[in-house]
Amino acid sequence: MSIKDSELILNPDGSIYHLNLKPENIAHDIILVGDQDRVEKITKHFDSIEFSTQKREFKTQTGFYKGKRLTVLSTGIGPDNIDIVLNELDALVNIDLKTRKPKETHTSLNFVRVGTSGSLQEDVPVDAFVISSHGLDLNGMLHFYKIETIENPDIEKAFIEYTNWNSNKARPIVINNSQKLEKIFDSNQVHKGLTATAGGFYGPQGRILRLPLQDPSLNTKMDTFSFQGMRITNFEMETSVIYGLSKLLGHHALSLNAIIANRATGQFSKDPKAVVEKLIIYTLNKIV
Ligand code: R1P
Repeated sequence: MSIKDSELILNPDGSIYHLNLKPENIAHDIILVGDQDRVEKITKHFDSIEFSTQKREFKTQTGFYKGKRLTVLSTGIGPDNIDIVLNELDALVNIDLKTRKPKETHTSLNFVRVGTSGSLQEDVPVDAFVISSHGLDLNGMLHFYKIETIENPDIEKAFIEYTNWNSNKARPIVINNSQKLEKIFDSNQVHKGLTATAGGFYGPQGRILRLPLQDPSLNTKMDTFSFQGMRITNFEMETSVIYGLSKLLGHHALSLNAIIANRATGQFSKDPKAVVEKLIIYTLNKIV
């Protein structure tokens, strides 16, 4: 059965609906960033750029870095955008857009997020890098999919009990990274831990401006949570859903974040641009 026009939406030129991309426009190694201005901060290091496009917050450039074909794509902010980006990138390689049928041979992509994030631990300081061993999903988007195969029930149960998680909120899910990619990007220059992914920047990450929170002590409980030596290092808005959808769709994913704020000490990086540039160089050196 072919997928209906209303479900797999293509633009008049045959490109996929939100990303404006055709299969030939993307490499198999894809760097995901949040901010669309970060795309060129990465591709300025490329030897050549063969393709560029942008629709809304989704800016894409594909080119070569030291002979390796790479795509850099901005996701904008938040888990809802990741649903669009990962499903559409997967469709470009695993669905025949002409027949509208899944291909018989599966293609696996490599996704590396180069993001920014706030640390939850005093000893993971501003200007540090974090590799996410797991995504701790606090936003709920993944619950719309069948996720039994990608969950970590032991850590999830421990976290729910430790934080006395309110059941009006989506049940937290813990998803592993790609060990294949972790081996490539790991080093003694990076911290490692669980990355909590929220569906908002203020209340969902425990920030109070004028609105009271359902659980004002949640961040403190997250700081002190540990499971078999693992702890929650940082908070941002994309990692758990990149990990979750990648696993469900059969791709590899790893999230690297530059720490620009420390929520435990209240500090903010004096030069966030510099630490992001350092993480970009680190990532490009490892990817080739
Ligand atoms: C919030 O300011 C945004 O910054 C972080 C969060 O995850 C969220 O997307 O990441 P990026 O800098 O990669 O967008």
